[in-house]
Amino acid sequence: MNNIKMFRDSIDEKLKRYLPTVASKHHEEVLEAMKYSFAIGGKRIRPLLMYGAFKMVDGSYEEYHCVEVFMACIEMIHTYSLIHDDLPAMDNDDLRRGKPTCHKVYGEANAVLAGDGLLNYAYELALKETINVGTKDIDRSKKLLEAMSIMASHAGIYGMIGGQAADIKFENKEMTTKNELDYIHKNKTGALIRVSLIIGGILGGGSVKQIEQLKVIGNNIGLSFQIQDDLLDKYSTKEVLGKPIGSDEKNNKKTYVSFVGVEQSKEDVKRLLNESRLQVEGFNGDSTLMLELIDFLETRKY
Ligand code: GRG
Repeated sequence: MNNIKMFRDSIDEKLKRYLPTVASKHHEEVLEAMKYSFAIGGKRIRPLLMYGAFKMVDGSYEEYHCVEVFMACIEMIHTYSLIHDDLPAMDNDDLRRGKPTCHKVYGEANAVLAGDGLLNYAYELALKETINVGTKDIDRSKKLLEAMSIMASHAGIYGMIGGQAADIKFENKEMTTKNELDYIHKNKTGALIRVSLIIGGILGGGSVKQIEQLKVIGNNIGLSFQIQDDLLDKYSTKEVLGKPIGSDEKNNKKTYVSFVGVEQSKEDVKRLLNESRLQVEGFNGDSTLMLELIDFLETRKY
């Protein structure tokens, strides 16, 4: 567990260095809002999962810089999604990561722009890295393009945005089947988690079979993460979570827990993470970080 904290602290420092710097006093406030939401904390789970997958496929030292860039990109995309999710037009939340939400500090218009700014800057960074590698290393350039394309599809309408759209749709319409809920989870929460593992595998030079396996592990971890989120929303505390609990009930949301019950939900988290452990152990690279991450995820308290 200490290892995870150590890794997170060192990654945190590195990721912050990728944030854009001020080039004009006219955009200063939006840039500050971007930095505020990015730097106020967060578990950095997605970059850590990406790095864990990179190590599992035996990614080399030479390839490390590329994966670090994408670790920053995925955290920027994740942070943008949280800023927009907290807006009055969506969940209208006042607290995130234990601090006032972006729009509470900088106003709604700046929060919209800060989210847009982070999303765009993520692709700017990834593209710059690809152009930098260019024709010097065609194989690596191809991997970077593939990673970028797959990051875009998972963050977009066929991924996180699609899931968020469905989530909003069911706020005004009774959800009747668990299939509808599964679609939301697989996309809204699952897509960025799954793609973090896939990108780590691609940039580390994993085989097609290994990437397929990482996708399965990503799906399992993503679903377990969402089930836990539902449990935490019901049973954790505002102090531990850094945001108010009970929002699902307040918003009349059907959750995994309301479909299958508390005990079954807890068992499913255990089963999904145990399955993930077995799959991770089948890799020939260094699986230590991924296994520690799975342990860490399992011990999130509710
Ligand atoms: C607005 C396009 C758009 C998408 C929003 C991610 C998301 C989609 C909404 C967040 C709502 C939510 C609470 C989802 C459940 C799972 C989740 C993504 C929790 C937050 O992620 P953590 O726990 O957060 O990794 P930290 O702060 O640790 O980074």
